[in-house]
Amino acid sequence: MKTWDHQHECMSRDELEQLQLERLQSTMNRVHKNVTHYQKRFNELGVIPEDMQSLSDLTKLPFTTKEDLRLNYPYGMFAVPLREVVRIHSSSGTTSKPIVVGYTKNDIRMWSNLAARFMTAAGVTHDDVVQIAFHYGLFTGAFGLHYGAETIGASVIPTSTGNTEKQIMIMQDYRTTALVCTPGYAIVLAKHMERIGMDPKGLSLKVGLFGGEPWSETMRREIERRLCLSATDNYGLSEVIGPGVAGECLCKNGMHLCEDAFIPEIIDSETGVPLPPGSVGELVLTTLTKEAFPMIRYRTGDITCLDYAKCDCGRTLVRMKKTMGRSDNMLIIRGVNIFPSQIQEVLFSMVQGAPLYQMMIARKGAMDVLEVRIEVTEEIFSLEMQRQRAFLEMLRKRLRSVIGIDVTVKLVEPKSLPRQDGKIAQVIDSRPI
Ligand code: DLL
Repeated sequence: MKTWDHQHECMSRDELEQLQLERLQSTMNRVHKNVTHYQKRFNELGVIPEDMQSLSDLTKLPFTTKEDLRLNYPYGMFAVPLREVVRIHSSSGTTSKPIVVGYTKNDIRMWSNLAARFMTAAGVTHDDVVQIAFHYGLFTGAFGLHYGAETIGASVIPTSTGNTEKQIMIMQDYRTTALVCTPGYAIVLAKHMERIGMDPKGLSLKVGLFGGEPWSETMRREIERRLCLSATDNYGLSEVIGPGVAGECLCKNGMHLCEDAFIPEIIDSETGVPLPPGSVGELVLTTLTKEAFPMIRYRTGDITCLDYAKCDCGRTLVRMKKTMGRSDNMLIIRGVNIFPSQIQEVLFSMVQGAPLYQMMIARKGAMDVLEVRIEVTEEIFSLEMQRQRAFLEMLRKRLRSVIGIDVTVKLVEPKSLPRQDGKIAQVIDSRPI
């Protein structure tokens, strides 16, 4: 096994917890001294930094939410003066102002090392040629992996997003060995290669690092088969640092979460109560090393679970399972909790070529109804009428057995689902509240 930071990736639990406690105490001091929001919240609850005597004292602290960040827009949550900040990123806000995050020089160094860590775990070395097809801008994805790859000593090609033909030309001519993008874009690239009759076996691709959005195991298999590379998942969020919070090793059985830099908790998203190890719930993260933008018990909204079992790779850091949805987009249909990812998993396993789809939820009388609209793919289109009907019926039954409620499945014309900025909203919920 090749590690980037053997000491921190392979610590014993005792050593790790001691380090976490020391770092938590210093983070508490920092935010108590420098961030009015935290000062106020700690005062309201009557906690002082000295109360952090053991890791279990963390639960005495208040959660931080997206709403808190919005209320403190733009710089209210910064724990250092702007002159110490060397970089600002922000995450796209769909409904209101974006969230603004800052990094000191040390933060950038630490972030680069965290990215280098999961990239090394995924198989990237200084011999690689890494093509970064994430958008360079306020989004943390591109810069996070860019700095990670440079820290490893790999050669970085910052292609950014778009222009699929040019991406493929560069991939071929510059002999890209590692591809960085969203899993969705990996499929777009694969489809385009197929369309132009290019065999990916002729490329030099070896490793794919995909993240920034949820994807399934079926999608992994699809990408690996179509692009002839080893595909790994990595997770992060702007509020906490960007990519580099967690990433898969070559065992591909959960993402090692960098516990020396972040303390993870799993809580019941309804009650806020911390759940025992192994439970499924909302991931909450506390940063331990960040200077400019420390976060105390940040509610990520991501539903997952943590696996403390030993990993075959030898790393001792806990593994975070693929996210199962967000606490805020978990759908409750006829009383049943449904994650859009469950539906995606079925569609991707039964319809070849990553179909484009939308879930429509409406209320008819007192009854919630769910319809899944799928843009017809070439594969479905080429079936005769009767087989097409039988296929839809099979899909409907499979969805029913996975999510536990009846679903209507409907085929629609290619490109007919409404798009915004090129994206199709996964869920349209028109039920009255
Ligand atoms: O997406 C950071 C990132 C970029 C991570 C590139 C990995 C690679 P945000 O734009 O702030 O930051 O979005 C964060 O995206 O709370 C999750 O809901 C989702 N997300 C990110 N990575 C994954 C993943 C970046 N691997 C939000 N699987 C997070 C599932 C993911 N969801």
